[in-house]
Amino acid sequence: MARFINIAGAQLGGIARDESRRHVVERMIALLNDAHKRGAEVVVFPELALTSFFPRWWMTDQAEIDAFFETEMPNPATQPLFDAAKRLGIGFYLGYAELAQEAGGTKHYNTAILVDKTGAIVGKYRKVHLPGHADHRPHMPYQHLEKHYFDVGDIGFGSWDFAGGKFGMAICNDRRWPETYRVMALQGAEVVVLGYNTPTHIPWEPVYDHLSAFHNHLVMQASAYQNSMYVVGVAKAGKEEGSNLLAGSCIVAPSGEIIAMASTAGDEVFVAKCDLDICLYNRKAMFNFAEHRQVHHYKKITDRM
Ligand code: ING
Repeated sequence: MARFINIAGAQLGGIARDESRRHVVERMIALLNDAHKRGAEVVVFPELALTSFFPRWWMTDQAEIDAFFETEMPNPATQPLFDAAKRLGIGFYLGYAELAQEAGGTKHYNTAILVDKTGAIVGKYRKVHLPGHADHRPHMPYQHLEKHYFDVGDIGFGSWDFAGGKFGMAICNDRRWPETYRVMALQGAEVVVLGYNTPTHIPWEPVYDHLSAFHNHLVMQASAYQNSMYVVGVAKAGKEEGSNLLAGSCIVAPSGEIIAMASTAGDEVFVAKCDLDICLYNRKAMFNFAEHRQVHHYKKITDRM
């Protein structure tokens, strides 16, 4: 019997630096309610969805930096979101900045979680590909300091039984690297969900500005097709503290076709009915990994350049 899942993207418009988490969560709950009305069973929120994209600012005061991080999840600010999702019977992906006390000391991660419809956190991912720069660039109108604020994720790419399928997670820049999807596809992932904050203008590297929307869809469409999986990419979009963030949130089918997309740069829900068995078909045909891949020729792919 076909395994259908109604998946929604919940794109967020800009979040002001002084916007409270409480207000952002209220916006997210409004999107959850809208998604529920449209029959959604899973909702995907953006990367770092609870605050403004703070890696655009150079900060050195650790207390100021840590104010953008969550020390526990759920917490008083996000509990209403978990409660609303549970009440509606919806699972969700949430991106946030995680402050973790671990054996090696205090760690700062760009994190995403999968929360099932009972409100249980069933999966966690910490961003592997940290883009931008670590050095202070005061002459730039805004910066991209993920290498300054975050540790490289230590969990790797996983796949979880979730909402009747196998889900993998990624975050923003991860979507540009083919290894991201293949590692999850090799673990059986049928749906990769990810959030992103992508400036449409890169002050220190403007050469591809005019192609930012094209590249955004290119990487997700190609990877969905090449790995026989659905890819759901959801933006924090629009004008945000002097930066313009790319919208274009979408759901891509294993054929590589975009089957649902946001049409604004603000808070917006879009939904697609996803037939997970299409993934299995492609993996028995064109992309039968066991039959067609010649892994003895791929060894160099894990070498450092
Ligand atoms: N955003 C961007 C992305 O990969 C980025 C990273 C930074 C792109 C600088 C271009 C230039 O879509 C995040 N958050 O990874």
